[in-house]
Amino acid sequence: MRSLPLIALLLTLFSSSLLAAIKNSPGETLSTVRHRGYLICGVSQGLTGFSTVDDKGQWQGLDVDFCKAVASAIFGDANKVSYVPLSAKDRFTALQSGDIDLLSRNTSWTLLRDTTLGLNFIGTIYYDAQGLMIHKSAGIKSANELNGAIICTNTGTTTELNIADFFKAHQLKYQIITFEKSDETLSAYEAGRCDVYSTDMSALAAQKLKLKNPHDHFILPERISKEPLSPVVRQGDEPWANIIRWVLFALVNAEELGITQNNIKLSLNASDSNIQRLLGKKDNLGEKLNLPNDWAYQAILQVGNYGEIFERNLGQKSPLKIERGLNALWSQGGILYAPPLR
Ligand SMILES: N[C@@H](CCC(=O)N[C@@H](CS)C(=O)NCC(=O)O)C(=O)O
Repeated sequence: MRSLPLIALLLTLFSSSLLAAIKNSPGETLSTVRHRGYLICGVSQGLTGFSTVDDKGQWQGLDVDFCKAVASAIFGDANKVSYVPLSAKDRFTALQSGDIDLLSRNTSWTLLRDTTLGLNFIGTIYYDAQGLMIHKSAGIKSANELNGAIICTNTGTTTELNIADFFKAHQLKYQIITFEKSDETLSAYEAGRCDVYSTDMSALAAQKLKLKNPHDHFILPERISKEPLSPVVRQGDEPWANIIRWVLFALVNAEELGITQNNIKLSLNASDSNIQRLLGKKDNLGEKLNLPNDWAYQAILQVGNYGEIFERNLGQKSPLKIERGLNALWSQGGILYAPPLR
């Protein structure tokens, strides 16, 4: 009986040292990335606005900028990234096998993907929805008129599954043709092999611009699914997941606090506590992520806040001209809401 308090004491000591070990562990992925000297990011094989290679051979897009923000937070250098282009079909295997550290590739967060692949979804970086594009000459105005349609899309995507649900629910017949590359899907659609090109709305906007005569095509009004696009990491490395998640939240919070690439240096003198915490001037939050305290400062300085990243790649400063819509801050009519840095 007398030994019980001793056991309790030992247990307390053991669990608190375990907790301390967990708190201070940098996580296997961060150590690997640091040791290697750069981040390996899986991106799409080419999707305007998300990840493409420009004529100077440089990767660009929202997904690419997110990789750069993570590299800036870790190394203070946005260029310390190696990009691996991945098809929708191969993206999860590349992450599971350790070929990439982070999947930043227009990937929809679903329960099955989150629970059965040994992977973790970080948080929504872009709220998307599935749409349907048709040849205007078909004279169709609504998805309800698509009985018997041939639909082109990509292999290994949620798109395929949503089509099946939508056509079943509306008791419409259809045929589906799938491809590994979006440009193959586009060519097949343009050549008239299919009546409909279906994918995420952001991707439809991008692909429509590549058609010879974009005005001859029409995106139907229906949105047949929710596609919350999220960065993905391997399960089992919580410190790494925390880094990726808080880089995303830092970019969104920076926009909310009005911190931009241009004013960030001046903001170092701000008296607002939220800004001081974000920029590493108060509370040493970087330490808790096993990062330098200027982790978020570097990400914003080198890549911009969420709004700047959006406008540059998808919004008014890009050829796509996509409205912020759901992807505006919660305080500006959208649903972007990042937990506080404190
Ligand atoms: N968000 C959907 C669709 C993702 C997807 O792969 N879309 C295609 C259609 S545009 C794509 O990104 N293709 C780019 C590529 O070929 O790598 C998902 O997670 O399944």
